[in-house]
Amino acid sequence: MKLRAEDVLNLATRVLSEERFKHTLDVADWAEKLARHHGLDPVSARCAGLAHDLAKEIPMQDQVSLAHRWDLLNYPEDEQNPAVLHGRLAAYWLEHYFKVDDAEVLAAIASHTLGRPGMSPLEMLIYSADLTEPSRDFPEVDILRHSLYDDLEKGTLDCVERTLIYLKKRNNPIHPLTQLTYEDLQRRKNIGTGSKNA
Ligand code: DGI
Ligand code: FE
Ligand code: FE
Repeated sequence: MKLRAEDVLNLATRVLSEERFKHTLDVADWAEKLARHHGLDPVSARCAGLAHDLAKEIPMQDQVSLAHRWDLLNYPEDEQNPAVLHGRLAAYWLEHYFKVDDAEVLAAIASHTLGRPGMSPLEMLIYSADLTEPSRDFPEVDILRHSLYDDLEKGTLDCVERTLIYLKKRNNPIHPLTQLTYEDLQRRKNIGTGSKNA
């Protein structure tokens, strides 16, 4: 079954706090706008935006238990920092309990926190829209929004780079997928330029 925006919205109103629900709507609106601009499917972007944080407010210990039960722990770092699990949990939940089979949308939900090497345009869009939705107000956010508008892949690279800088500044461990995503996007940017990093 394809995810319908109306159904996800309904689910989101029931499982999310008011604040998280507002963030969800902001991500959905911004993702839809970026999708139209870049010629991607606006309905998929809206649905993925609406669904991306559905599991965010499950108590952390329960997130870890569910991730064990559903075999979603891929790295030791996942359990060391379970705040990175909620995308995968939401995607699994929608696939197995709501019979959603829209692989592109499920992947975008699953990878929205850490990214992954080889992200599709929709995955890049949700990863980046989450970081740059209209309520985010860190100093470089406007530069990132413009960069995303200009070029989705370069804009996403800039978003991952900003996340790396932010994590390092706070002495937070870098998840291996964040690092791999960064390296993959850099390699993609360099293809055709003759750079040794391509
Ligand atoms: O769910 P949101 O708050 O809207 O945003 P998100 O899904 O990007 O989750 C943000 C959380 O993920 C935040 O607690 C920082 C964390 N995070 C993302 N990448 C990494 C990371 N934390 C660590 N330690 N390392 C990462 O690479
Ligand atoms: Fe999230
Ligand atoms: Fe989010």
